[in-house]
Formats: sequence, structure tokens, C-alpha cells
Amino acid sequence: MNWLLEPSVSTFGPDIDRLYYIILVITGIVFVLTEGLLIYFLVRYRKRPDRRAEYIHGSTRAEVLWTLGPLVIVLMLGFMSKPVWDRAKDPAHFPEDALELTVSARQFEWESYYPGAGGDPDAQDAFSILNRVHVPVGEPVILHLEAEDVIHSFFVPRFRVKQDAIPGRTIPVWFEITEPGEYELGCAELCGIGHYLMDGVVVVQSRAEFDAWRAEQHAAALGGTGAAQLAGSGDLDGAPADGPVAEGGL
Ligand SMILES: [Cu+2]
Repeated sequence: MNWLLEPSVSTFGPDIDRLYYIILVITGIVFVLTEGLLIYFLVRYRKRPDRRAEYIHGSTRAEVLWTLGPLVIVLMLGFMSKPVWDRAKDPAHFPEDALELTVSARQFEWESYYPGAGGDPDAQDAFSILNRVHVPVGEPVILHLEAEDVIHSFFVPRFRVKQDAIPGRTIPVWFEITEPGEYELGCAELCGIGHYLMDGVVVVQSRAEFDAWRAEQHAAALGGTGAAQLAGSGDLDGAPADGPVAEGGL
């Protein structure tokens, strides 16, 4: 069993992991020291019939030390975290020229909205898919998170991205992924009886694969064939370019 984090695949992932492990080591050392001292004192000063407790006054020096020590550590962590947080979370630092999508959460699924080929979200060839987000590798992506009912949380552990989606608000998150693959997407906010069902996949593809996939979806949207039919037809290469490949819609 590996109790460390799964390797990150986003550009800011290593910075976040470094902070995480620094904090883990500091809190780990403090935990072992305090618990060790506690057990030592329990044994060393246990009740004995021939020994009376004596009254002692606190030590000013010790109190100053154990106040200043944590203060210095917390300030140091704060200054180390600031640039990482800004880069990962602050919209003022988001990269330009990112692919922008809307991802909406509802009980109990995710829906990703892709605008038409011309960029118009209301175009005829605009489409949406459930519980999947397709993005290109090596390019910045901004997702605009929305929630339709209750608070959900968009969580992709391998990206080191976790962000609440809140009804009435649109909250942007960004990432740039360095390795193609399929990454687990979960809801990290207990959102109701079907919370556990709310898992999805973020599919990170090469630019060429992503463009091909998106073109298929645009064509399917125009042709009135849903993604389900298209995906199930099993014969995408041979599909005629001038008409629907399957009857019916969603
Ligand atoms: Cu949820």
C-alpha cells in the first residue's frame, strides 16, 4: 500500500505537494515529540506512595519559546504558500488563451458544456456531455463551475484541484495537465443521498485527439444524433459526412 499522494499531473501540482510534505513533516515531528513527552511524563511522574506532588510555578522562558516557535513556523508556511496559492487559485493570475468550458453540477451528476465550433455557446453545434470532461494536454484550461441545486465540490485528486461549486455563483478553476490519461473526478462535498454516484472522468488528450473528438461531437449535435448513439455506433470512421448516422435524439 502506498500511503503517499498519487503523483500529480498538473503544472502547479509539484508546488502544492512540496508544501503538503513540508507541513506533514513539521506536524509529524511535533506529534511524535508531544506524544512521546506525554507518555514519558505519565510514567516518570506516576503516583507513588512515598512521593508528594510539589507546587511549581510556570516558566516564562518556556512559554515565550513555545509561543514564538509556532508563530515563526506558521508565518513561514504562510509566506511559502502565498505564491503557490496565487498561481493555483487567484483568477488575476489565470493564464490567458485558455480553453474555457462551463461545468455544471447537480444531484447527482456533472455536465460539461462545449460551445459551437465558432465559440458560440448557443450555436446549433454546441453540445454537452455527462460525467466527462475532455481537455487537451499541455494547454491551460479554465472551467467555470456552476451548481444547480446544492453545494458540490469539483475534485480531481491527480490535478490537485478541489473547488466548491455553489448555486448562484460561477467559480473559475484552472489547470494545465502534463500527461494524457483518464483521471478520476469526484464530488468532495456531501450533497445528498446519491453523493457517492457523482463520479466522473477527466479525459486528457493530445490536441489532435481532442480536436477530432470535438469535431465528432459537433457533427453529432448538428446531425441530431446524440453522443450516446455516436459512441455506440462503433463505426465512426465510416460514418457518412452528409447526414445523420443514426436516427433519433437523446
Ligand atoms: Cu455533489
